[in-house]
Parts: sequence; structure tokens; C-alpha cells
Amino acid sequence: MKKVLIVSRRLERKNKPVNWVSEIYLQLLAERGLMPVIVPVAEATKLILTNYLADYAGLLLTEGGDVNPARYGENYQLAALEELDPIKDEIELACCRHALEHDKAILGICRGMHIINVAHGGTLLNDVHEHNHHQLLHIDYENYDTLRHPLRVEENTPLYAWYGEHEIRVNSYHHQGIKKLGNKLVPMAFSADGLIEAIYNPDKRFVVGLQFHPERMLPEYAGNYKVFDSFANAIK
Ligand SMILES: [Mn+2]
Repeated sequence: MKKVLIVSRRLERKNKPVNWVSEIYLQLLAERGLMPVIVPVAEATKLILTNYLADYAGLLLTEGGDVNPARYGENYQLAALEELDPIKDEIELACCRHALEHDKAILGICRGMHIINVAHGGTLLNDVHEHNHHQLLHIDYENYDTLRHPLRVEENTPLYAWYGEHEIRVNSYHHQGIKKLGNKLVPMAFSADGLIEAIYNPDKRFVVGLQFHPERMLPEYAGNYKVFDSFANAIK
């Protein structure tokens, strides 16, 4: 069975750090005949990361807190950022750079798209609402799962092939966003405030980043499943 690495996320529970991954990702991979391998965010992982990277076929980069701006060469007041985790940044960037170098399939969702962009030399907006002056909401804690905003989908892209529409309405749970697009990356969709919300690298087997979460709105578009089908097909 082909293995897909997923880097976890950390939180404090009962006075100790624990690692977690949303179960929906495990479900979507297993249903497609892929074995999820969770890479824990921990100091100890750094000692054995080469072993994870010795045997895998794909990388699924998922949700998480903000990426430290130092990772893309910017200074920013760190207190204004959310859930910074230096070890998660380090492990995910190492996995992403390894996967790019060895042309493994990479699917990045939300923060995962930001990691792909940074690994291609791009930079991030530290706060999308500071940037767009709140003209469009990209996270709404009051209506967390019901918030939708439209995306304009570019033709002749994998995203258009999956969704088959020039406009789709997507969920939005992000605080950072793409600022400078990384080398070789092509935008696949834009929100009304001009933010790039989907990217891919056409020179690679499969390198796709989505700002929205297809796994959290599965019934709304057949395309949401096609994202994961296409990722699985690129691996097999
Ligand atoms: Mn958004």
C-alpha cells in the first residue's frame, strides 16, 4: 500500500502536549487505497525524519496555525499571529522540500498551501483582513462552518477540470494568505478581493494547494471528491 505522510498538529491537553489529525483526512485516503502515516510534531521526530522520508509516495499538508514570518524572511509582531509552532514549521517545510525534490505528489490544504508557497520561495500575508481592510471575510468565528465566499476559477487548470465551473462558493478559515506567489506556481482561483486561493505547479507530477477545505464541504460539489481522487491517481 502506498503511504501518504500527514504532519499532525499539537495542542495542550490536561497539562501535556498531544498530537492530533482530523479524522476526515484519514478516511479520504483509506477509501482511496492509501495508507496515512502520521508524522508527529515533536522534537524527537527531527531525529528520525529521514526514516519517514525514506518510504512514502505522497504528502498531505493540512490545517494548522500561522507560519512564522521568519520562514519567508519577514519581521512581524509575533504576538499578533495564531498558534505558532516552530517544530511544525520546520518538519512541514522539510517534508515539502523533500517531496518537491523527489517529485512526490503533494496536496496542501489551507496552511498546507501556505507551506507549498513558502517552499517555492513565496511569501505570505500575515493577516488577510489587515491587507483587504475587511472588505471580504476569510474567517468568521460566529459562522465558522457556514461562511462561504465566491472564487473565480481560471480555465485550463486542474481546479477547473475538477469543478467545471467559473465560480464556486467555498468555505474559508484562514488568517494568513498568499502575498508573493512562489516560483513555478500558477494561480487557479481568486477571491473577490484579489487573493489567490488555489495554486499548482504544472512542472510536477501533482503539486496542488487550496486555500479552502474541500473535505469540510464534501456534499456541495462533486469536485471536492475529485481533488482527492486526482491526488490518489497521481500517487498510484
Ligand atoms: Mn478565503
